[in-house]
Amino acid sequence: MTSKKNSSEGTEIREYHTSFNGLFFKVKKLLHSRQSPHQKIEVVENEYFGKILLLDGLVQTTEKDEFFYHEMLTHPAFISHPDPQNILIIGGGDGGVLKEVLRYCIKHVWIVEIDPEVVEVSEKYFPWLSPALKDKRVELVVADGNEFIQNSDRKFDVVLIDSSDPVGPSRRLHEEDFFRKVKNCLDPNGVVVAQIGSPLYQLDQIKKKTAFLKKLFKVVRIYLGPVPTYPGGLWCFVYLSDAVDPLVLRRKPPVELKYFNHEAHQTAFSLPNFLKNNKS
Ligand code: AG3
Repeated sequence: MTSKKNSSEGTEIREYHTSFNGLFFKVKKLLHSRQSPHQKIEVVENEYFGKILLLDGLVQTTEKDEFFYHEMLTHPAFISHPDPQNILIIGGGDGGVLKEVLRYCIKHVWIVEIDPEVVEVSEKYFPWLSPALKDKRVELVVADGNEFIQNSDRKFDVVLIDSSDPVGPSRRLHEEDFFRKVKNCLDPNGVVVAQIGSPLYQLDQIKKKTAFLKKLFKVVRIYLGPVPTYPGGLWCFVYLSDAVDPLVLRRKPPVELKYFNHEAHQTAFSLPNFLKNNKS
């Protein structure tokens, strides 16, 4: 998944997952393509998936399948936390996670995005972002998530880490040091959920990450969700806490969701052998 090999070639945009394979989308229209100070931001229109957002050539979200990822990153924490009120989203400038968080009766949500151009572009092309930003409970902070968390003296109930791959601006958001800082800002009953990559292409990184996370948190539970347009089509998330058990359900998820429900939640935490402890 090196961004170097990714390119938009005329009427197709390709994301290489290894040097030998990947995923392509026919470009109906190139809507946006610009190198921001942080990364290359592209939005293309595809006949089937609708608008697609790519950062440094890596697919982040598409109109058609965004709900798989955004629902699975958000709702497991919200149906299991005893009282989620103060919420922090790190990354996620496209607003997909924010839209899910705002379905709950929360007090305040901070969204910390390093690249203001991702927010601007998403406001223009992804219709869910603008109304979310107008919500009185939302505070957008343009900052490096790693620095924000280092300097914050708040305690959050739920922290959702909607990073990109561990290259470019998101690299630090995958490191032990960052998770230690996140823990310092977590309420004792708090829950952290992070996306941690493809169980096929990034298994080594997932294993290394869970090993250091186990030193930091009492509860470290990987769970899975399908994301059709991400490498391998299946994605790993990690649920972290010192006090909350993800399988003790404390509230019903919103009924209007397209993917997530209690059964999907239980299933997500049932892991295949190769992801269970001590299996390689
Ligand atoms: N954040 C996770 C994107 C990971 C995709 N990786 C890839 N295509 N190689 C997505 C942000 C959406 N809110």
